[in-house]
Amino acid sequence: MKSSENFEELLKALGVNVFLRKIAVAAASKPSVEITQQGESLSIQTSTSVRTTHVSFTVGESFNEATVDGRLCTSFPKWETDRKITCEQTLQKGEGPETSWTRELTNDGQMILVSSRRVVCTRVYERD
Ligand code: R12
Repeated sequence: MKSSENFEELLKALGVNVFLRKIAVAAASKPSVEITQQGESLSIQTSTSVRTTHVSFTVGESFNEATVDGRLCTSFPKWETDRKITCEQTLQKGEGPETSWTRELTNDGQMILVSSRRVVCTRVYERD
């Protein structure tokens, strides 16, 4: 990861307490992300020292995942352009701020992850 903006602000907007926020921000500053794609199917594994998540999905089909604060949600990924996927998330239980993410490959080989609703968190990745 090359840069990250507003990650702590996003967690705060989701109601994560200051103790967990500090741990999450420290861990999420050195993530390792492995993405594989076969046609419309993607697999994304995001590893940190305190949490590792793995999602597999097909663009255009809903799948289960967790929001960044760990609540189960149903996600619907779609192509916004041929280099950008937008994914709306709907909580499976309870109420909370709406969340979504986009992942975009730029022409110079970076990947931009944006997590948002009220707060927009932008994280830029480069290939290892
Ligand atoms: C917990 C809460 C949180 C976390 C834990 C317990 C930590 C979350 C982390 C998220 C990292 C996200 C990344 C995203 C990306 C690395 C470390 C462990 C927030 O109860 O760049 O794709 C609330």
